Amino acid sequence: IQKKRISYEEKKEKIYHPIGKKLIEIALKKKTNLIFSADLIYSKKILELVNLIGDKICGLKLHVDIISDFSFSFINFLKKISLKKKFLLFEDRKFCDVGTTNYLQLHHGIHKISSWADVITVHVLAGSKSIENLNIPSNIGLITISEMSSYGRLSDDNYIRKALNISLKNSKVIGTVAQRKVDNRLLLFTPGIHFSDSIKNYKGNSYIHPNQAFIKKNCDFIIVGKAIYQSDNPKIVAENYRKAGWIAYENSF
Ligand code: 5IU
Repeated sequence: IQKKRISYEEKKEKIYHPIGKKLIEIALKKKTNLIFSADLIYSKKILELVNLIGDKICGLKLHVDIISDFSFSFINFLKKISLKKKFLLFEDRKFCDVGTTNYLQLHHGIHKISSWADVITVHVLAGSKSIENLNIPSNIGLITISEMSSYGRLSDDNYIRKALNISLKNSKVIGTVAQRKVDNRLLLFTPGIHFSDSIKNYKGNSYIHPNQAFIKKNCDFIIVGKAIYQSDNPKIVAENYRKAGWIAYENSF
């Protein structure tokens, strides 16, 4: 396994999936590796924030099932903004069932995730086959969850090694969430990001500074939620995370 830090340009050559390539292109063009996690329950609030900080992010991560007033007009607005401001839509659904159920949850129900998401998250707890026959269009990439950021997570080294292997062997997978360096053929996404030391452990989630994510773990993309949406000035704070993430990337070689 090759774990030496490589640049976004080099990584783009190693990632064959078009969505993985696209995400890297956006990052390079907008000089941002920041993905905003909009864990908010009203669509208006999400749209307001996205209008405010869309220029600073390469991805918007949603939990679509927490949005109380979910509608396809919301999705259409979001899609339009994402095309205009150039960022990808991530649905953090964390599919975790057997393949046939994952399939139904991906394509059906009220959210019809496969009709709008660019990237979706999946667990591989149910084994490699559970993410193999989902009939995912070529314009959707998968992110596997190999190792979460939470305290007391149950994944041990053996589980993580197997999850990473499944990720490498599945051509729909663009990357993974893990708290360690991973193979350079995968993009590494890091949630649990905060500037403040005093929030290291918050309600069972653990947080690190962007510097640690890039320099110690060779992360490619940081995912930031409450640090931005709970702040008094999301625009300035988002810019601070964008800048910190970008500088941390540049300093990680
Ligand atoms: N998230 C984590 N840790 C993980 C995974 C996902 O925090 O290991 I996989 C999600 C949860 C939340 C977002 O939607 O990332 C982080 O938001 P905050 O920055 O507000 O903690």
